[in-house]
Amino acid sequence: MKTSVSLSVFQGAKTAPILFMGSTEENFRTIKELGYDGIDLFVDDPTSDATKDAVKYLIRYDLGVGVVMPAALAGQGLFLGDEDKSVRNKCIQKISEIIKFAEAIDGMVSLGLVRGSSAREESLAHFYSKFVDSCEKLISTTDMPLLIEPINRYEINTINSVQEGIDFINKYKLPLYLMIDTFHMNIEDVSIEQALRDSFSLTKHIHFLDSNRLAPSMGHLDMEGLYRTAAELGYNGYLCLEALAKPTAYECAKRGAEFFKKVKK
Ligand code: LER
Ligand code: MN
Repeated sequence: MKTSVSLSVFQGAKTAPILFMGSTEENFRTIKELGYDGIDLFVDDPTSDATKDAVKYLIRYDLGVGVVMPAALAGQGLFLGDEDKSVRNKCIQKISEIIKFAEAIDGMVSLGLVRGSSAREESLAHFYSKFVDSCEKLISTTDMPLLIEPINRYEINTINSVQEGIDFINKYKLPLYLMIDTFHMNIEDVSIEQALRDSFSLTKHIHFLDSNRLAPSMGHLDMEGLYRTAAELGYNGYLCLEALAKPTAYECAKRGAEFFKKVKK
Protein backbone atom coordinates (compact mmCIF):
# COMPACT_ATOMS: atom_id res chain seq x y z
CA MET A 1 0.00 0.00 0.00
CA LYS A 2 1.21 3.49 -0.83
CA THR A 3 0.68 6.58 1.31
CA SER A 4 -0.19 10.12 0.32
CA VAL A 5 -1.44 13.49 1.56
CA SER A 6 -3.79 16.09 0.13
CA LEU A 7 -2.44 19.33 -1.34
CA SER A 8 -4.30 22.17 -2.99
CA VAL A 9 -2.61 24.15 -5.74
CA PHE A 10 -4.97 27.07 -5.04
CA GLN A 11 -6.04 28.83 -1.83
CA GLY A 12 -8.87 26.52 -0.71
CA ALA A 13 -11.28 27.05 2.17
CA LYS A 14 -9.75 26.75 5.64
CA THR A 15 -12.40 24.16 6.55
CA ALA A 16 -11.55 21.90 3.57
CA PRO A 17 -9.55 18.72 4.20
CA ILE A 18 -6.43 20.12 2.58
CA LEU A 19 -3.33 19.16 4.51
CA PHE A 20 -0.87 21.20 2.45
CA MET A 21 -1.91 24.49 0.91
CA GLY A 22 -0.08 25.78 -2.15
CA SER A 23 2.32 24.60 -4.86
CA THR A 24 5.44 25.62 -2.97
CA GLU A 25 8.64 23.64 -3.28
CA GLU A 26 8.83 23.49 0.52
CA ASN A 27 5.50 21.63 0.69
CA PHE A 28 6.61 18.99 -1.81
CA ARG A 29 10.02 18.59 -0.11
CA THR A 30 8.39 18.17 3.29
CA ILE A 31 5.95 15.55 1.97
CA LYS A 32 8.84 13.60 0.43
CA GLU A 33 11.04 13.89 3.52
CA LEU A 34 8.25 12.55 5.72
CA GLY A 35 8.23 9.42 3.56
CA TYR A 36 4.96 9.78 1.63
CA ASP A 37 4.72 8.23 -1.83
CA GLY A 38 2.29 10.65 -3.42
CA ILE A 39 -0.28 13.41 -3.36
CA ASP A 40 -4.00 13.92 -3.97
CA LEU A 41 -4.17 17.21 -5.82
CA PHE A 42 -6.99 19.73 -5.46
CA VAL A 43 -6.95 21.60 -8.78
CA ASP A 44 -9.13 24.50 -9.90
CA ASP A 45 -7.52 25.41 -13.22
CA PRO A 46 -5.29 22.81 -14.92
CA THR A 47 -3.61 25.56 -16.96
CA SER A 48 -2.64 27.83 -14.04
CA ASP A 49 0.98 28.53 -13.11
CA ALA A 50 0.33 26.98 -9.69
CA THR A 51 -0.80 23.73 -11.36
CA LYS A 52 2.28 23.76 -13.59
CA ASP A 53 4.48 24.28 -10.52
CA ALA A 54 2.81 21.29 -8.85
CA VAL A 55 3.68 19.08 -11.83
CA LYS A 56 7.27 20.35 -11.78
CA TYR A 57 7.66 19.55 -8.08
CA LEU A 58 5.95 16.17 -8.36
CA ILE A 59 8.64 15.18 -10.86
CA ARG A 60 11.48 16.83 -8.92
CA TYR A 61 10.58 14.99 -5.72
CA ASP A 62 9.52 11.75 -7.43
CA LEU A 63 6.02 11.79 -5.93
CA GLY A 64 3.06 9.98 -7.50
CA VAL A 65 -0.52 11.23 -7.91
CA GLY A 66 -3.45 9.32 -6.52
CA VAL A 67 -6.47 11.41 -7.36
CA VAL A 68 -7.01 14.85 -8.88
CA MET A 69 -9.98 16.43 -7.16
CA PRO A 70 -12.29 18.88 -8.90
CA ALA A 71 -14.07 19.98 -5.69
CA ALA A 72 -13.31 23.65 -6.53
CA LEU A 73 -15.99 23.46 -9.24
CA ALA A 74 -18.62 22.78 -6.59
CA GLY A 75 -17.44 25.93 -4.83
CA GLN A 76 -18.16 27.79 -8.09
CA GLY A 77 -21.72 26.41 -8.18
CA LEU A 78 -21.01 23.86 -10.91
CA PHE A 79 -22.65 20.46 -10.37
CA LEU A 80 -23.02 17.36 -12.55
CA GLY A 81 -26.57 16.77 -11.31
CA ASP A 82 -27.71 20.39 -11.50
CA GLU A 83 -31.25 21.11 -12.64
CA ASP A 84 -29.96 23.66 -15.17
CA LYS A 85 -28.57 21.99 -18.30
CA SER A 86 -26.15 24.83 -19.01
CA VAL A 87 -24.66 24.45 -15.51
CA ARG A 88 -24.31 20.69 -16.04
CA ASN A 89 -22.65 21.22 -19.41
CA LYS A 90 -20.21 23.77 -18.04
CA CYS A 91 -19.34 21.38 -15.20
CA ILE A 92 -18.81 18.51 -17.68
CA GLN A 93 -16.54 20.69 -19.81
CA LYS A 94 -14.44 21.80 -16.80
CA ILE A 95 -14.15 18.26 -15.44
CA SER A 96 -13.15 16.99 -18.90
CA GLU A 97 -10.25 19.45 -18.82
CA ILE A 98 -9.28 18.22 -15.36
CA ILE A 99 -9.52 14.59 -16.58
CA LYS A 100 -7.13 15.36 -19.46
CA PHE A 101 -4.72 16.95 -17.00
CA ALA A 102 -5.05 13.98 -14.62
CA GLU A 103 -4.39 11.50 -17.44
CA ALA A 104 -1.13 13.27 -18.26
CA ILE A 105 0.13 12.81 -14.68
CA ASP A 106 -1.37 9.32 -14.28
CA GLY A 107 -3.99 10.36 -11.75
CA MET A 108 -7.62 9.35 -11.40
CA VAL A 109 -10.46 11.87 -10.98
CA SER A 110 -13.09 11.77 -8.23
CA LEU A 111 -16.72 12.80 -8.50
CA GLY A 112 -17.59 13.94 -4.99
CA LEU A 113 -19.11 17.28 -4.12
CA VAL A 114 -19.35 18.07 -7.86
CA ARG A 115 -22.29 15.73 -8.25
CA GLY A 116 -24.36 18.15 -6.14
CA SER A 117 -27.37 17.72 -3.90
CA SER A 118 -30.93 16.87 -4.85
CA ALA A 119 -33.33 19.80 -4.40
CA ARG A 120 -36.12 19.14 -1.89
CA GLU A 121 -38.83 19.41 -4.50
CA GLU A 122 -37.37 16.89 -6.95
CA SER A 123 -37.22 13.14 -6.47
CA LEU A 124 -33.89 11.45 -5.99
CA ALA A 125 -34.58 9.45 -9.18
CA HIS A 126 -34.86 12.72 -11.11
CA PHE A 127 -31.53 13.90 -9.70
CA TYR A 128 -29.84 10.62 -10.60
CA SER A 129 -31.15 10.71 -14.19
CA LYS A 130 -29.27 14.00 -14.68
CA PHE A 131 -26.18 12.88 -12.80
CA VAL A 132 -26.02 9.56 -14.69
CA ASP A 133 -26.29 11.39 -18.01
CA SER A 134 -23.34 13.62 -17.01
CA CYS A 135 -21.34 10.58 -15.86
CA GLU A 136 -21.94 8.84 -19.20
CA LYS A 137 -20.63 11.89 -21.05
CA LEU A 138 -17.50 11.99 -18.90
CA ILE A 139 -16.91 8.23 -19.15
CA SER A 140 -16.91 8.52 -22.95
CA THR A 141 -13.97 10.95 -22.77
CA THR A 142 -11.50 8.80 -20.88
CA ASP A 143 -10.05 5.35 -20.23
CA MET A 144 -8.95 6.36 -16.74
CA PRO A 145 -11.15 5.30 -13.82
CA LEU A 146 -13.65 7.86 -12.54
CA LEU A 147 -14.33 7.49 -8.84
CA ILE A 148 -17.54 8.11 -6.96
CA GLU A 149 -16.87 9.30 -3.41
CA PRO A 150 -19.64 8.67 -0.88
CA ILE A 151 -19.75 11.84 1.27
CA ASN A 152 -21.51 12.38 4.58
CA ARG A 153 -25.00 13.86 4.85
CA TYR A 154 -23.83 17.19 6.30
CA GLU A 155 -22.04 18.03 3.04
CA ILE A 156 -24.33 16.56 0.38
CA ASN A 157 -27.58 14.57 0.17
CA THR A 158 -26.67 12.11 -2.61
CA ILE A 159 -24.62 8.88 -2.19
CA ASN A 160 -23.78 9.26 1.49
CA SER A 161 -22.91 5.71 2.54
CA VAL A 162 -20.55 3.29 0.83
CA GLN A 163 -23.49 0.90 0.29
CA GLU A 164 -25.32 3.70 -1.57
CA GLY A 165 -22.22 4.08 -3.74
CA ILE A 166 -22.18 0.35 -4.54
CA ASP A 167 -25.94 0.37 -5.23
CA PHE A 168 -25.63 3.42 -7.52
CA ILE A 169 -22.89 1.83 -9.65
CA ASN A 170 -24.72 -1.50 -9.86
CA LYS A 171 -28.14 -0.01 -10.56
CA TYR A 172 -27.01 2.16 -13.47
CA LYS A 173 -24.42 -0.39 -14.70
CA LEU A 174 -21.82 2.30 -15.17
CA PRO A 175 -18.08 1.58 -15.46
CA LEU A 176 -17.38 3.72 -12.39
CA TYR A 177 -15.36 2.92 -9.27
CA LEU A 178 -15.29 4.09 -5.67
CA MET A 179 -13.06 6.34 -3.61
CA ILE A 180 -13.98 5.63 -0.02
CA ASP A 181 -13.24 7.95 2.89
CA THR A 182 -13.12 6.65 6.46
CA PHE A 183 -14.14 10.07 7.84
CA HIS A 184 -17.44 9.92 5.94
CA MET A 185 -17.83 6.18 6.60
CA ASN A 186 -17.59 6.82 10.35
CA ILE A 187 -20.73 8.97 10.01
CA GLU A 188 -22.69 6.97 7.41
CA ASP A 189 -21.76 3.28 7.51
CA VAL A 190 -22.82 0.73 10.12
CA SER A 191 -19.33 -0.78 10.17
CA ILE A 192 -16.33 0.82 8.48
CA GLU A 193 -14.55 -2.53 8.32
CA GLN A 194 -17.53 -4.28 6.73
CA ALA A 195 -18.02 -1.44 4.23
CA LEU A 196 -14.34 -1.72 3.30
CA ARG A 197 -14.82 -5.43 2.65
CA ASP A 198 -18.14 -5.01 0.79
CA SER A 199 -16.79 -2.31 -1.54
CA PHE A 200 -13.34 -3.76 -2.07
CA SER A 201 -13.83 -4.94 -5.68
CA LEU A 202 -14.88 -1.40 -6.67
CA THR A 203 -12.48 0.61 -4.51
CA LYS A 204 -9.54 2.24 -6.25
CA HIS A 205 -8.58 4.84 -3.65
CA ILE A 206 -8.96 5.41 0.09
CA HIS A 207 -9.01 8.63 2.11
CA PHE A 208 -7.63 7.28 5.35
CA LEU A 209 -8.57 9.57 8.24
CA ASP A 210 -9.28 9.21 11.88
CA SER A 211 -12.68 10.17 13.40
CA ASN A 212 -11.76 13.88 13.59
CA ARG A 213 -10.38 14.10 10.03
CA LEU A 214 -6.84 14.09 11.30
CA ALA A 215 -4.03 11.56 10.82
CA PRO A 216 -4.59 7.96 11.94
CA SER A 217 -3.86 7.77 15.71
CA MET A 218 -5.11 11.33 16.33
CA GLY A 219 -8.79 10.35 16.82
CA HIS A 220 -10.71 7.39 18.21
CA LEU A 221 -11.15 5.01 15.26
CA ASP A 222 -9.36 1.66 15.12
CA MET A 223 -7.11 2.75 12.26
CA GLU A 224 -4.62 -0.07 12.85
CA GLY A 225 -7.45 -2.55 12.44
CA LEU A 226 -8.60 -0.85 9.24
CA TYR A 227 -5.03 -0.83 7.92
CA ARG A 228 -4.78 -4.56 8.60
CA THR A 229 -8.12 -5.21 6.88
CA ALA A 230 -7.00 -3.30 3.77
CA ALA A 231 -3.71 -5.25 3.78
CA GLU A 232 -5.52 -8.56 4.24
CA LEU A 233 -7.81 -7.77 1.29
CA GLY A 234 -4.75 -7.10 -0.86
CA TYR A 235 -5.42 -3.39 -1.39
CA ASN A 236 -2.50 -1.93 -3.33
CA GLY A 237 -3.66 1.65 -3.91
CA TYR A 238 -3.02 4.77 -1.86
CA LEU A 239 -4.05 5.46 1.72
CA CYS A 240 -4.37 9.25 1.58
CA LEU A 241 -4.37 11.69 4.47
CA GLU A 242 -7.00 14.05 3.16
CA ALA A 243 -6.73 15.71 6.54
CA LEU A 244 -7.23 19.05 8.23
CA ALA A 245 -4.00 20.94 8.89
CA LYS A 246 -4.32 20.70 12.69
CA PRO A 247 -2.51 21.57 14.89
CA THR A 248 -0.30 22.33 11.87
CA ALA A 249 0.08 20.66 8.49
CA TYR A 250 3.53 19.43 9.45
CA GLU A 251 2.48 17.98 12.82
CA CYS A 252 -0.52 16.15 11.34
CA ALA A 253 1.52 14.78 8.41
CA LYS A 254 4.27 13.72 10.82
CA ARG A 255 1.79 11.85 13.05
CA GLY A 256 0.49 10.09 9.93
CA ALA A 257 4.01 9.15 8.85
CA GLU A 258 4.71 7.74 12.34
CA PHE A 259 1.50 5.71 12.20
CA PHE A 260 2.40 4.20 8.82
CA LYS A 261 5.94 3.42 9.97
CA LYS A 262 4.56 1.59 12.98
CA VAL A 263 1.91 -0.48 11.17
CA LYS A 264 4.18 -1.40 8.25
CA LYS A 265 6.67 -3.12 10.61
C1 LER B 1 -13.37 15.15 -0.65
O1 LER B 1 -12.55 14.05 -0.86
C2 LER B 1 -14.18 14.96 0.54
O2 LER B 1 -13.96 14.07 1.31
C3 LER B 1 -15.30 15.85 0.73
O3 LER B 1 -15.62 15.95 2.06
C4 LER B 1 -15.15 17.18 0.12
O4 LER B 1 -14.26 17.97 0.81
MN1 MN C 1 -12.51 12.46 0.90
